[in-house]
Amino acid sequence: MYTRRNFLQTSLAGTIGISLTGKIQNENLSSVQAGDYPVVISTWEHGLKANEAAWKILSEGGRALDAVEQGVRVTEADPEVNSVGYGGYPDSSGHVTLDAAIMDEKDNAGSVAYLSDIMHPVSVARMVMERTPHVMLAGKGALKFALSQGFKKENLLTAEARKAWLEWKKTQKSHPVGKKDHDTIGMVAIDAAGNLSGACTTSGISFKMPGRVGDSPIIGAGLYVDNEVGAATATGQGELIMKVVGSFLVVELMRKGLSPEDACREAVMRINKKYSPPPDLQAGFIALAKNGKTGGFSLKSDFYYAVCRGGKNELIDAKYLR
Ligand code: SD4
Repeated sequence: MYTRRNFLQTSLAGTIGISLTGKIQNENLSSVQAGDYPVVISTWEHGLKANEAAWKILSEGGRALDAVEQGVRVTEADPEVNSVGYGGYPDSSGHVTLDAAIMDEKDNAGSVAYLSDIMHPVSVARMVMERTPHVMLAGKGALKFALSQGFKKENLLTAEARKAWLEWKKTQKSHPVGKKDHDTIGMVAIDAAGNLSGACTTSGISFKMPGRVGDSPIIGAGLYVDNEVGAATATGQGELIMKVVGSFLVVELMRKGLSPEDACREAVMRINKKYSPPPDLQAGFIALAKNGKTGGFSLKSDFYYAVCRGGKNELIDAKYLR
């Protein structure tokens, strides 16, 4: 849904907006057209299904925060996705542990790390945000909090994931992040009122060391939202993404006037230049600017992201560095 009011707001921002005020620059806003938002964008092929749930909320005038939460819950509950929630591959000791974060248009943020036995960590993250004075809860404390809020303990290790783990145990080779392998869902959206939110949820790198936490629940690394500028989220090897505070970096680059795609490219280039990661490692970003423009970029090929705008939901093959 697109209202005349938000069109006027963005047009006006286009004539005034400038980096001094912390807003994205004119260049980015000048081509805003009716219908540029609401829009939702999410990582990987499973983003298509997640976008559908988010779009239902956005198209009815709902809040971006509700859209991203409901969107990624679809992936969390899908046993076929072996990188998120139920059906996610376990750590090296056979335990599924989950990381998730959520952030709204008012800089409110919540996250959980190293959470086990709960189907929807993103909703626990939202409750951390809305019902506690904290931003992040981890491990046993996060589980205790989830149970206190009415979440039920469930076994998240499916027969298929257990089989994959037993196979892995035979060789114990590390599991690179890539297509059809280990793919976090990150989602950012802007609603009809022009407000941004984002969510990110994962079971982390498969067969990781017990206790390992990735970028996804770290505000600024796996997810960042600044309602004046835009939002970004990350996928891939968390150790690379965390060290450049990747999603925050992408948003800051958009603040300086870069388009979403250029901002994602610049962050990927920073990772490549600083760490020269081995060829099998992946790191990718998607971003959404305040004017509704979207983009993504990754270190290596085979990173896809899903964009839904005006009810049209499509998968985009991201440009990549090497
Ligand atoms: C992590 N970034 O835990 C996550 C994994 C991921 O695509 O995104 N895989 O490091």
